[in-house]
Parts: sequence; structure tokens; C-alpha cells
Amino acid sequence: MTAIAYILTGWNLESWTNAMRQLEPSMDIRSYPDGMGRLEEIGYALAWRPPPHVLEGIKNLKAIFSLGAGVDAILADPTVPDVPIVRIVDADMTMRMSEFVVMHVLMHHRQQKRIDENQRAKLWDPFATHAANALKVGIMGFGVLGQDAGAKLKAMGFEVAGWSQSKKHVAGIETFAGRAELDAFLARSDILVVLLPHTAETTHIINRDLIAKLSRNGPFGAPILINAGRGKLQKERDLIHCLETGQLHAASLDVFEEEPLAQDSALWTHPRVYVSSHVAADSDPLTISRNVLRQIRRHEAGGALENIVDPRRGY
Ligand code: NDP
Ligand code: OXD
Repeated sequence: MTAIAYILTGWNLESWTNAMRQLEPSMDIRSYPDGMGRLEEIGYALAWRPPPHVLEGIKNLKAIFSLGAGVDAILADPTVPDVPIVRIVDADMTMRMSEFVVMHVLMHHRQQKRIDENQRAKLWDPFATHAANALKVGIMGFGVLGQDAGAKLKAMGFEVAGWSQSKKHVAGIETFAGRAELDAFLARSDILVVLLPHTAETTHIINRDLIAKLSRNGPFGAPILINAGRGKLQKERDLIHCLETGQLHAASLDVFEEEPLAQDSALWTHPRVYVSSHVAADSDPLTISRNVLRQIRRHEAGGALENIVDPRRGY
């Protein structure tokens, strides 16, 4: 079989190469930067945030696999060879993201920060609570991950709606599409869950103006933001301003304009913000390698690749 090359930034190379060796001991595995060997022997690149120009040099590439769902870092390099780019769609990753989204919706809904503070202060505070159906959750980016999280929230009783580029039809969930329907979607959303890809069109879409259009009719009197899509979707200066002025009630942020989040960011210590380190839906090396290997085998036998991204759309 043709050689494969791992080109990873910020991820543990050994855990990926070990996973592939476990699944296919005879695989010719190369790795960037020191173990690439003869570049013309490499047929598949398995990449996460590859440094610019590295893919350009691999002349016989048949496909690039993004080892995560987002392909923004690969498409940001204009020298990437014109071969299919496959993004990961995998039940394991989808479940992990739904866990993250459901957990954060519930933490805001059940006022977990207040409970934690009360416990620290040994304060007995039987405050009034509300049912899930008092909250309208809007999922911005109603694709693979958004639809799964939406179905799970719906099953728990939340009023769920989804916004996407093209119209979706999902039983029991109100759907909105395109810029023309964005304001109506925002106006009904008490909690905004962002699962969009980062593209030219979505850069800084989460800003002061958008937050001003969200619902103020929910039980907290101001909206809540949960972003697990990409950091460059949000203007952090605007988020901090909206939190400080009460235009935003609270937020859960897994992704940031620059990662790691700067030590001096006010988001780290804001009392109504949950910060996590881009861990909402990890790519599990063994599970994702199994997915990639299945596709490589099928492609080598003349079959099709799955979930090829459209570079013009950017996702
Ligand atoms: P999908 O491609 O399945 O879904 C993307 C959704 O966004 C689609 O519904 C798409 O609309 C919509 N969309 C894209 N651009 C626009 C736009 N300009 N206007 C309106 N809607 C738009 O991707 P996934 O659900 O698999 O993943 C979503 C993102 O989640 C990834 O791109 C990645 O950035 C992020 N992610 C983050 C992780 C983390 O750990 N924090 C882990 C995994 C993913 P349509 O359906 O009409 O095409
Ligand atoms: C992804 C990610 O895109 O981990 O898969 O962010």
C-alpha cells in the first residue's frame, strides 16, 4: 500500500502512529518533520493544523484527511495540492460534542455556578428553578454535530431550533436558513450554541450586533452563548463588553480567537464564563484511525471517499 504521512501540530504524534500500527502493522507510516522519507512515495496525508507549504511538496498525494471535523487550518494554506480533502465525521466525535453541548446547556439551565458558589460559602439557598421547556436553544451550524446535539437537547425537553446555510427538515425542530432567516432565529434563542465552521463568511459572526438580536425573554433575562465551533467565529472584545454590560448573561467557550487563550484575557476569571481548552470533542486516535484506514483501503480498491469538503465553501 502507498505510504501515509502524519503532519500534526499540537497533537501527540506517537499516539496516532501507534494507533495506525495497531490497526495495520504493515502500513508504511511517515511523519513530519523528521520521518517523511521520499515524498513521492506518500499517497495520503493525515493532517491536523499542518504548517503552511508542507503539503505542497508531496507531489503524488491522492487525498488529505483532516483528523478533525474542522478543515479551516488546511484550507488556509493556498498551496495545498488540488486533491480531495476529507473531514472526519465519526459517531465517537459526534457523541463527545453532544456531551459537551448538553452538559453546558444544563450547567447554565440548572445554575451550576451559583450552586458551586453557595457550597463554597456554606450557603443554604433553595432558589427557584424552571423546567427545560422554559428555555429556547438555538443551534447555529446545524450540520452533523449540531443536529445530533439538537436531537439530544430536544429529548430532554428544550425548545430547539437550528440555523444553517441550506434549509433542513427535522421532525420537532424549527429550522432557519441563510442570512434572510438569521434575525428570526436569533430573536427566539435564549441559549445560542455555535457549531459553525470557520470560513470567510463566518469570521467574527458572533459580535455585539448579533448578541443584541438574541432573545431577552428567557428566564435569565439575557442570552447565554456556548461556542464550541471555532474561536475566530467570535469577537472576544465584544463578548467581554456584552458580559460586563449584562447584554450577555453567561458563556461557555471551548475555542478562542488565539489559542491558547492569553493569560491576561478577562474570560479566564469572569464569574459567569466557563473556559475549556478546545477539548469539546477530541479526535480519538484509535477510533479516527479506524475510520481513515477503512477509507484508504476502499479508495485504493477504487471506491469513493466520504465527507469531501468543498474548498470554495470552506467546509
Ligand atoms: P458540518 O459541515 O456538518 O456542519 C456545519 C454547519 O454549519 C452546516 O449546517 C452548515 O450549513 C452550517 N454553515 C456553514 N457556513 C454557514 C453560513 N455561512 N451560514 C449558515 N450556516 C452555515 O460540520 P460539523 O457539524 O461536523 O462540525 C462543525 C464545526 O465544529 C467544525 O467545522 C469545527 O470547526 C467544529 N468542531 C469543534 C470541535 C471542538 O473540539 N471544539 C470538535 C469538532 C468540530 P449547511 O448544512 O447548509 O451546509
Ligand atoms: C475539530 C476540532 O475540528 O477538534 O475536530 O476542533
